[in-house]
Amino acid sequence: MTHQLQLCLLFFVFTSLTHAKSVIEPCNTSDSCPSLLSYLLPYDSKLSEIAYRFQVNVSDILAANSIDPVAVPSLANQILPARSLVKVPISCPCVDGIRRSVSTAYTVQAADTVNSISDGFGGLVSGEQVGSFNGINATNPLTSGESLAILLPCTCFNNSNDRVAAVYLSYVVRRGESLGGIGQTFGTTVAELEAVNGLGQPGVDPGDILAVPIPACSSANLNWYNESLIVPNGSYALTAANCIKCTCGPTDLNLQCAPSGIVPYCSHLQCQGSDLFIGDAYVNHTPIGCNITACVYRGHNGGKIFRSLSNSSNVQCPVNQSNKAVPPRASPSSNPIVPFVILSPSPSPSPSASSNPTMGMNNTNPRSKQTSNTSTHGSRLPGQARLFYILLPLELALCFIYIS
Ligand SMILES: *[C@@H]1O[C@H](CO)[C@@H](O)[C@H](O)[C@H]1NC(C)=O
Ligand SMILES: *[C@@H]1O[C@H](CO)[C@@H](O)[C@H](O)[C@H]1NC(C)=O
Ligand SMILES: *[C@@H]1O[C@H](CO)[C@@H](O)[C@H](O)[C@H]1NC(C)=O
Ligand SMILES: *[C@@H]1O[C@H](CO)[C@@H](O)[C@H](O)[C@H]1NC(C)=O
Ligand SMILES: *[C@@H]1O[C@H](CO)[C@@H](O)[C@H](O)[C@H]1NC(C)=O
Ligand SMILES: *[C@@H]1O[C@H](CO)[C@@H](O)[C@H](O)[C@H]1NC(C)=O
Ligand SMILES: *[C@@H]1O[C@H](CO)[C@@H](O)[C@H](O)[C@H]1NC(C)=O
Ligand SMILES: *[C@@H]1O[C@H](CO)[C@@H](O)[C@H](O)[C@H]1NC(C)=O
Ligand SMILES: *[C@@H]1O[C@H](CO)[C@@H](O)[C@H](O)[C@H]1NC(C)=O
Ligand SMILES: *[C@@H]1O[C@H](CO)[C@@H](O)[C@H](O)[C@H]1NC(C)=O
Ligand SMILES: CC(=O)N[C@H]1CO[C@H](CO)[C@@H](O)[C@@H]1O
Repeated sequence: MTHQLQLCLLFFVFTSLTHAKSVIEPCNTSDSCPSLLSYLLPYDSKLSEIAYRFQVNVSDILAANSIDPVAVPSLANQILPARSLVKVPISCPCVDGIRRSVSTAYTVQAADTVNSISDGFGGLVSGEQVGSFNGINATNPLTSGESLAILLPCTCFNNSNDRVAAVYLSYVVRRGESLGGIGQTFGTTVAELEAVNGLGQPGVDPGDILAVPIPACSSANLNWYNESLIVPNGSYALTAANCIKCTCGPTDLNLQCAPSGIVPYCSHLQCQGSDLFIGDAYVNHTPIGCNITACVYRGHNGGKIFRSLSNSSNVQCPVNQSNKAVPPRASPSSNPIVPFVILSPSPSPSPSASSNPTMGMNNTNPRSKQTSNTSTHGSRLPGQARLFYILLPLELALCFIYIS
């Protein structure tokens, strides 16, 4: 019975991956570039387990999925349910003339098959590839404890798409999915997916790996000192020794940087000659609109954070957020982004009250008050992940029908 079930599952995995297509990007530099993997959790997993599997930091996974680190304590031990879709940020180097991830080491477990290993990586690598790359065959089978090299697909395409900054996500097509549906999930079109992936015909098959362009915010035009950041829409990046959090989206593709609130002591957060901290702004209403004086982040170097006041006069004023519009108050930047994956409610009774961050300043900074508000938001808002809970249960059901 269980044997039959296994066979059935293997059949699904096998048929779906035999003819898998994926886009290959030629390259000729030694530079690595930022890229994303779309990882459909095969089973319930702790964030730390996901980080270990892909050899990335938990904090980078949080950032890529826009999970507020202040909101949930002991994040590394948070368990994400099977079938959640998690974005895993990786660095994508140029290896032998094509873009692909540096090999990830995987230690073979007792019951592993090449296909179960492929499953463990959410289909980002096929069983066939695991086998052929590591010389696994009938005379040289997997042995428990053996270390395998796993290569994962990634692309960068110069981190641009139609001259807009972009980060590319490697996405494994699932049974029943169409280009249109995938495009809708990630805010892109069928035509764009076809063009990026060089698809002759609009069809995709389960197991195909698509490069999905995610628009991104870039610091390229912000005149930062010695620093550049590219942050995909719907995520944030921590910089300046984690003192600064720069967010991209959801309303526009302008990087919004503000103190992160996760490091106890950060200096150089206040703009000289003002009582504004990075990310804050005065808004003066004028007859023709608003004059805005903002304290903006300008990069960092050698433990020092650069920032400066910037003046702009806008015809359109930022929407008044609360009852009072007394400056200084938050710039429109403070909109929380919907996290991409949902974490279970925090086990600790009163997280926002106890984990109130201190940033080496008194409480006049509106940012420090906001931190606790965004955090309550962060853990509650529904993400898009639920859309993805449907397909595998369906396959499993088919398996059970087949057996009985
Ligand atoms: C590197 O690749 C780009 C595009 O793929 C090409 O335009 C350029 O000439 C190449 N440079 C070298 C040195 O091969
Ligand atoms: C993870 O974080 C540590 C320290 O914060 C850093 O030294 C290391 O380079 C990071 N690793 C990756 C893969 O980003
Ligand atoms: C199996 O792979 C090994 C090397 O990994 C090779 O020497 C051997 O010839 C292969 N056997 C078969 C049957 O392909
Ligand atoms: C990559 O982008 C940079 C700046 O965005 C541009 O200068 C360069 O020409 C681009 N390279 C290619 C090969 O498109
Ligand atoms: C930028 O970095 C270079 C060395 O990498 C250094 O000489 C220069 O002073 C830095 N500039 C600033 C503004 O920090
Ligand atoms: C950024 O993501 C949000 C959803 O999080 C979406 O509404 C918005 O259209 C996206 N922006 C761009 C430029 O794709
Ligand atoms: C707003 O800024 C413009 C120039 O940017 C300046 O001429 C004007 O006096 C300012 N108005 C107020 C009310 O500060
Ligand atoms: C911005 O405007 C303020 C007054 O509103 C002025 O004191 C300051 O010098 C201006 N800064 C720049 C960089 O123009
Ligand atoms: C925002 O508040 C200011 C001051 O209270 C007021 O003058 C302005 O009309 C308000 N703007 C909007 C769009 O409500
Ligand atoms: C907070 O800091 C401001 C300026 O940095 C100062 O004027 C004010 O007295 C301080 N308030 C408290 C309660 O320390
Ligand atoms: C809009 C909002 O939720 N405001 C709340 C922010 O947090 C403070 C206390 O932390 C509340 O008093 C506000 O109502």
